[in-house]
Order: sequence, then structure tokens, then C-alpha cells
Amino acid sequence: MYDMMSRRMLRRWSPLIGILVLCAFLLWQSGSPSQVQESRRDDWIPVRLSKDQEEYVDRRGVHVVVGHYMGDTSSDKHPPNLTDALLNTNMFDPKPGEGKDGSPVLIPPHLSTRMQQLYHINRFNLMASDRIPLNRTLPDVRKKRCRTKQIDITGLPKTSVIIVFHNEAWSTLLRTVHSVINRSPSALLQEIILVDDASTRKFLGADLDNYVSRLSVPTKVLRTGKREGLVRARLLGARSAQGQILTFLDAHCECTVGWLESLVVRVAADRKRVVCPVIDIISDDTFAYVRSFELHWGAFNWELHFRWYTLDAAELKKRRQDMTQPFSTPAMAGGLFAMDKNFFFELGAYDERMEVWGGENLELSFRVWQCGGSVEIAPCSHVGHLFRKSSPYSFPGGVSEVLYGNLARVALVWMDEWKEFYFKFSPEAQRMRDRQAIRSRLELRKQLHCHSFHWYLGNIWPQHFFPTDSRFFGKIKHKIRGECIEKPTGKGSLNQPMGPAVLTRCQDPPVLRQMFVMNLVGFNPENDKGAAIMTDESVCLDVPMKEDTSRILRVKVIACSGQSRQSWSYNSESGALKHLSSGLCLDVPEDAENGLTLNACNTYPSQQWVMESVPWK
Ligand code: LR7
Ligand code: MN
Repeated sequence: MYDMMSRRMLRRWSPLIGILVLCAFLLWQSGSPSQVQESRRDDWIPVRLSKDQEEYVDRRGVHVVVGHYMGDTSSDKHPPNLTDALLNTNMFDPKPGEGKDGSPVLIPPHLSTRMQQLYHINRFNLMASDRIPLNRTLPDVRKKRCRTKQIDITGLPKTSVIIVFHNEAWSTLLRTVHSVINRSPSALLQEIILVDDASTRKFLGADLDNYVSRLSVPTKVLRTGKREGLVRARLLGARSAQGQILTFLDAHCECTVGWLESLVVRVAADRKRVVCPVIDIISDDTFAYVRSFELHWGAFNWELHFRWYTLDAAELKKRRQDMTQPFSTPAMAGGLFAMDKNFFFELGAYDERMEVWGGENLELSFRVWQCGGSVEIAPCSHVGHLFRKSSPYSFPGGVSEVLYGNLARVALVWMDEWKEFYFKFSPEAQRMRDRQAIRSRLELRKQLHCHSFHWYLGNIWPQHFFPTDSRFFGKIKHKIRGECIEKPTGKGSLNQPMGPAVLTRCQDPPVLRQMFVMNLVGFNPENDKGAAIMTDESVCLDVPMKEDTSRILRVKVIACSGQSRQSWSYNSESGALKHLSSGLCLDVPEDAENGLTLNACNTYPSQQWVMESVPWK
């Protein structure tokens, strides 16, 4: 964290370096927007380092700290002195034109020490945020077709916008509110409901009440009284909402022109649709507004962490007819969506036993899909969200207990036999499993006559990479060496693993990074189509072909694409794993550490593999 901060500071010593770094940052972000989420909490492995704080080292080695100096700040020496007086001061100090049109804020070098200190309060550049006016302008980031397509809003129902927060900064919270007011047709806005989830900052009390009482759109502040977590805070807001549609936003968003119309029109046409905007990026460092790729949809990995994936070539081609059409998504990110209010409550609202943060996005996604609704992304609706690298607030009850407790509930209620798969490989969740009271949620599922998780995977997410009864699931072991193929730790775009397929010592008990999935049709060497060999995060064994075939063909792990060069067949008698488009066989070269290769098929032991099943339920 400190390292990162000092690098951040360095940029500002020279404005030129700053601008260069910024350009690189923007390029990087626009090329691969979701990389920003790379170090988000959903990747963390919890490690409790001391009794009053919890730190995480994520899979990529990024060090993140949660709930760090809430409470007794004086005993906390690590971050710069954040006194109560400082935490409770509203430092909002707008400079006209700062952050205009979504441009980045560059802090003058002489303020960088202070900026660094303030960064710790909310885990974003508070000083930058506090310099940007609440009504800053943003570019219209929509596709041209979206801009010209007029949505007739006459007769459309009104929506209540619900924003829950815990110790949010004044400037980010109110910029969210003003962006809603400034860029939504007032005919569609019933009200704005702010739900204060037991914030301790002084300025979020009476000052906030007074401020919102003067806004042009009816805005109220509800207070939970004690810390409830985002689920119960949203429920409080939803229960008091007057609008026919509920629209949820995080407390650090900025809406762009046209965002609301595109959501409301879809919900109005079908009350069982849950509609999400495209989530753009507000930089935690500069507050630049960065447009993100429109055609990402959401799902999750084997550990139930939310993930973005891309529409495949066939789907893209279909969409070329009309890029403005919403597309369905197996899961939503969770914070930003519109939904019919009655449908929300008919469907069981939220699981009230979910605490603080996490899991509710998958729970709602599964429930909506499995119980007769749909979840989609409207590409003409763009809302910016401030992505942070770590969480600024405490997790009462313990981070691990909260997160894995919530995820255990999701699995227990909605995932049928796949819950066993989840618990088998997630000891943290397994530990929370028996503590969950879920009877009323299971009853709800029964009452609503919801589909099975098998149905969900097959129909809503046919590209999924989970094990099924018609799939092999287990290790791919080299017969002679006794080693197993392992997923690389390197990352490609969208944060998916990418790199050469290598052999490592087989782990027992089995570990997810050595587990592969393959449709059993691939076990029939006569089948001329074969099957993909997939693993977690939607990556597959692939062989990028070279023009010059005299060169060595390395086997790589790359995002599954459905292309024929990812098709393999396995012959259980000979042990050969044949790559269908080349007709070559999987082999171990002398320099095996650089990855497996393809070679002309032969009967040598180096081409003999054992597909060793591992029970998953
Ligand atoms: O105890 C709490 N009480 C709260 O009121 C904890 C949080 N909150 C508030 C908080 O102030 C914020 O306004 O709840 C909101 C969401 O919390 P964040 O901003 O810390 O969450 P996030 O943006 O890191 O996480 C995403 O996943 C969460 C899982 O529980 C929620 O669904 C968030 O709404 C969700 N955010 C988004 O979907 C924005 C896009 C992110 C992506 C991808
Ligand atoms: Mn958020």
C-alpha cells in the first residue's frame, strides 16, 4: 500500500511525468476496463495479521487492508494520524472547472503529503474528489445509435433512487445525488432515498438532512440506527419507496445523460426484468471518468467471485444489427440496477441475514433467473462507479465470517448439488456452513416454484465451466512423470489466467488450480468435434498456431472461445490427448518448464495421460 502510494506521489513531482503516466493509465483502462477490479476484495484470501485489523493478500500479491482505523484511531500507527477531528471534517472545497467533463484532477506537488494522508480515509483520492464541483459535467459516452434513438418517456412509471452508504465522503455522495438530479428526466424521478447505515462522520448528520431538504427532487435521509450492512440498509430504503420502480446506486457513482431512460423503459415493458447500466470507471486516483467496454456480461468463478466475461464472436455478430439492444447476463455486479418494486418484494426482496458486504448480487441474480425473471445490461445506460483497491470500512463480525457466511447462504439456498462443489474447495465457506439459518429462504424458493441450478447453468449460462454429470472433472496427470497440468498464474485481459500450460506436482487433497473440466463426448476419439478442456475463470487449453510449422507448438491456457483449436479428444486406452484441428498430440518436451507442446502422435510414454476424476459433490 505504501509503496503504491509513494509511486503515486512521485508522478506528481513532474507534471510531464504525471500526464504521461495518466495517458498510459487511461489507455490501459480503456483497453481492458475490468482490470480495475483486479485487486478488488472479491479476490482476497483473508489473513488476519493482528487483532484490530484484517489484511488480505490477494492472489496477485496485492496487499489490502480492511477496517483499518475505524474505531480507535489513536492506537493505529500505520496510517498517517487520522484524528477524529479530521475524519469528522467536511473538506469539500470545489474549484470551478475542476474535473470538468470527467477530466482527471491533478493535485499540485506541494499538497501531495496531505493528499496521501487523506487518501486513507475513504481509500480514494479524497482531496481530488473534494476539489470537483458536485455538478461537474460528464461526456456523453454512449454509442451514437444510443444518442439518436429517442426513448419516449411519456407514460413511463417513476422510480425511487435508493443510495445506501456507510461513512461515505460528502463530495462523492452528493455528486452521486446531483448527477441523478441533473441527468435524469424529472418526470421519471419519484424521489431519492439516502440510507445512512450508521455512519459516524459528523457531517453526515444534520448537515446532510439540511442540505437535501433544499434539493429540487424530493430527497430524504433514512437512518438504520445501528450498522446493518448494505442488504438491510437497501431493504429499509426499498420499503419506504413510493416509486413503481426501484433504482439502486452505490454512494460514489456519477450518472451520465440517458442513463435512466434506458433502464426504466425496459422494466416498464416487462416487470420481471432487472436492468443494469454499463458500469464505467471513476478513477480512485484522479477521478477521471473512463468509459468501459459495453459488451461485458457478468458471471462468477468457482469460488463465487463475480467476474466479467466478453460476448463471443457469434453473439457479437448477431448484435451488429442493433448494438443498442440490451443483452442478458447470468449475474449482476450488484450495486447498480433498476427493478419493479412489486416484483422485488414478490420475489423475496433480499436475504435479510446477509451482513455488511458481498454475496447479495449473486443471490439476487440466481433468484431472479431461477424464479422466472431475467437480468440484463442496457448498453445505452452508462453510470460511472468509483472503484477502490480496498474497503475503507469495518466488517463487524470479521471479514471472513461476513463474506463466507454470505456466500455460504447463496450456495445453500440456490446451488443444489453445486453447493457441495463450492464447500469442498472453500474451507472458509465450509466453516460457516452449519451456522446458517436458511429455512425461510428455502421455503421462499419452494413457494415461487423456482428452477434448479442445473437449469440455470444449462439455460442461462451455457458457456459455464462448472462440472456437470456429463463432464469429466479432475486432474490431467502425466502417466510417467506423475505430475499434473496446472493453470498458470499469469493474467491476461479481463483478469483471466493466461500463460503456458505446465506440469507441477499433483496435489492431494486436490486443488482447484489443477482441476479441469471436459465434456464426456471428448472421451470418444471417434467424435470428430472433440471437446474443450476448460478450467476455472473460463480459460481453456489452446494452441495458438504459427505460420511456420517447423517451430515448436506450445500449449497455452487462454480464454475459452469455442474455436476449433480448443477442441481435444481423449483416448483412455492409449492415453493420448489429441488436438483436433492439428491432428497432433499433447506431449512433454525436454524443457517442460516452458510449457507443454504438441507433436506428431506416437505411442511413446511422453504422450500418455491419465484423466483422473475427482468427485465434486
Ligand atoms: O455495511 C455497509 N453498509 C453500506 O451501506 C457496507 C457498504 N455499504 C454501502 C457502501 O457505502 C456503498 O454505497 O453499500 C454500497 C456498496 O459498497 P461498496 O461500494 O463498498 O461495494 P463495491 O462497490 O466494492 O461492491 C460491489 O459488490 C457489493 C457486494 O456486496 C455490492 O453489490 C456493491 O453494490 C457492488 N458495487 C457495484 O456493483 C458497482 C460496480 C462494481 C463492479 C463490478
Ligand atoms: Mn461501490
